[in-house]
Amino acid sequence: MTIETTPVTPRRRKATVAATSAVLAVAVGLVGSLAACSAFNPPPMSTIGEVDFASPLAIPPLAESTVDGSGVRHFSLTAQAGQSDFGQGHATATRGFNGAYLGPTLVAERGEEVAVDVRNTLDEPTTVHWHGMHLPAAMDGGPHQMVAPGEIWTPRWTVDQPAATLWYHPHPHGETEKQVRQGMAGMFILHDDAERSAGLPAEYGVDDIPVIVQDASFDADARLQLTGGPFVGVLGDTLLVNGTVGPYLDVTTDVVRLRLLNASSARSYDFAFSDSRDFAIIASDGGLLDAPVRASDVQLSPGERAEILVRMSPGEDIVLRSLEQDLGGVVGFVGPSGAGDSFDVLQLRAADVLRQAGTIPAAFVPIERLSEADATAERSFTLDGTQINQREMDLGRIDEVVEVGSTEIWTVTNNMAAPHNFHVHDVQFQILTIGGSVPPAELAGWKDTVYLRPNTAYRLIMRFEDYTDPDMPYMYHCHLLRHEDAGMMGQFVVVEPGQSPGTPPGSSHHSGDGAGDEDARGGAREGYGPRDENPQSHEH
Ligand SMILES: [Cu+2]
Repeated sequence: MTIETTPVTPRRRKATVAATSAVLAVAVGLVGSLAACSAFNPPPMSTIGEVDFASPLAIPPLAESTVDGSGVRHFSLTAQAGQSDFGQGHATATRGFNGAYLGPTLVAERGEEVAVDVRNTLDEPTTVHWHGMHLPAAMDGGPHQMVAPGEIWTPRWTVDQPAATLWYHPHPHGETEKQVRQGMAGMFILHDDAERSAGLPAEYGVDDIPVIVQDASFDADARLQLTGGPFVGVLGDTLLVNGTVGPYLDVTTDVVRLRLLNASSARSYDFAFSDSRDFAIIASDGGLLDAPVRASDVQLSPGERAEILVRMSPGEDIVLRSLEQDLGGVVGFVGPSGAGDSFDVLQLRAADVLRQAGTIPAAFVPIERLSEADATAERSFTLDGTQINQREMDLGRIDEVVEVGSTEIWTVTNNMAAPHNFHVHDVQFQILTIGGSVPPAELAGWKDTVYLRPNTAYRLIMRFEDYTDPDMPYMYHCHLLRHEDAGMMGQFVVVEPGQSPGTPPGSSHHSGDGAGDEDARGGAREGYGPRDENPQSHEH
C-alpha cells in the first residue's frame, strides 16, 4: 500500500517532580541496580493535538481467493521484504505479506474449508500463526511450523467458530517481536449467518473498517526500531494505522464499524474519541457480545481486538485517540509501561450527507455460557519475569495435557508489578472472574487474549472440543512479544481420554534456526512442516 505521510514529532510532557521522586524511591528501594538504567521512565509522551491528519487511511486489500471443485477456498500469502515511506525523509525497510507492509485481509465464512499457501521469500525462517482461530495444532502456525526461506507451507482447516475479527502474524520462537514490528501482520475476518442477520455495517473499507494500530520508532535513517527498549519491549512514539502515519478516514455513513486490532508488540491502548462521545462495543476477540455495550473508551493490550460502532453527524470531524490509562498497579521499576502516554490515532471526517448504515441492534444471539459445573480440570499459571510457572519455554517439553471434550478452568495471575497478558491458542475462552469479580460486559464474551492486571487472578473457562494430536502442541503465552520471545510461553497438547502425550517435533527448531530443519513428519502430513517446493514453480 502507498503510504505518504507527514512526520509527527511526539511531545514529551514533563512528569511532576513528585511522581518522578516516588517512582525513583520505589525503584531504588526494590532494585537499586536496575535504577541505574539511564532510560529510566522518561516522562509520558503525547501526540494529542499534534498530528496533522494529512494521509488517507490505507485499507489493506481483500485477499484474493479461489474456490476449487471441492469447495475449498484457497488463499496465497507471500512473506516478502520491501520499502515503505513513513514520511521520515528516507524509505524504511519493512516486511509484509503480498506487499511491503502488513498483509491483505483474509475473509472466510463459517463452515468453509480454507487453505493458505504461505510462501517465504525472506532471507530467514518465519511462520504464520492464525491468531484466534480454532484449528488443528499442526495448522496453527506456531513455532513448530517453521517455513524456511524459499519454502511453502499449506495449512488447511475448516472454519468452525462464530464471526469474528481475527488476525495473522509470525510466531517463530525468539523472532516474533522483530518480524511483527517490521510489518508482518494482517487481519482475518470471519462471517456467519448470525452476524449477517444483525444488519451491521458490512461494506469493507466503506462502513466496516479495519483499524490495525501499531507504534513505531524510527532512527535518523528512517530505520524501524525492532528490539531494545524497556522491559515490556519497544514502545514506539509514532502511531501507524494500517501502516499510515497521520491517517484520516472519509466517513459516508451515519454509523461506522471499526475493527480495532492492537498489533503492537508491547503497548496497550485505551481508545476513546476527542469529544468523549459514547460508542457501542459489539465484539471482543472471538466474536459478537450478547449485546452492544455502551462505552466511552475501550482498552486493548497487544493482540486483543474489539469491534465498535460509532455514530457520526453530517459534516463533523472527530479523532480516535488513545488516552492515559490504568494498567493496574504497574510500578515503574522495570522502565516505562506506556500507561501515561496518549496519542491521536485516526481522524474520522463525516461527509455533509451521510447514508444510513442501519441501526445499532439492541442485542445479538446470546453467547452460550460455559459452566463451572462442567469443568473437569483446573490449572493455574503464574507469570513472573519472563517465565510462566517458573519455567521458560522449551519447544521439546509439553507442559500441559488436555483431554478432548473437556471443559477446563485456568487461573492466570500476573505476579509482577509490570504489564503482561495471556493468550491461548486453539480455543476462545470466557472470563469467569477478575480478582473475584465478574468481568465488565465488554470482557464477558469470547476472548483469546486478556490483559493481566498485576496481582489479580483471572479465572478463564474454556472447552477443548476436537483436534487431538499427542505430539503437536498448541501454545499459551504472554502476548507482549518481547516476553514471548524470551520464553514466556508454554505448550499443551489435546489428547484422547487416557492417551499419553507424545514428543513435540521440534526442540531443534529453537530460536529461529529452523532453516533447513526438517522434522521427521515434515513431508509426511500436509501442514506439519515446510513442504520442499520451489517457490518459482508457483509463479504461473
Ligand atoms: Cu509479558
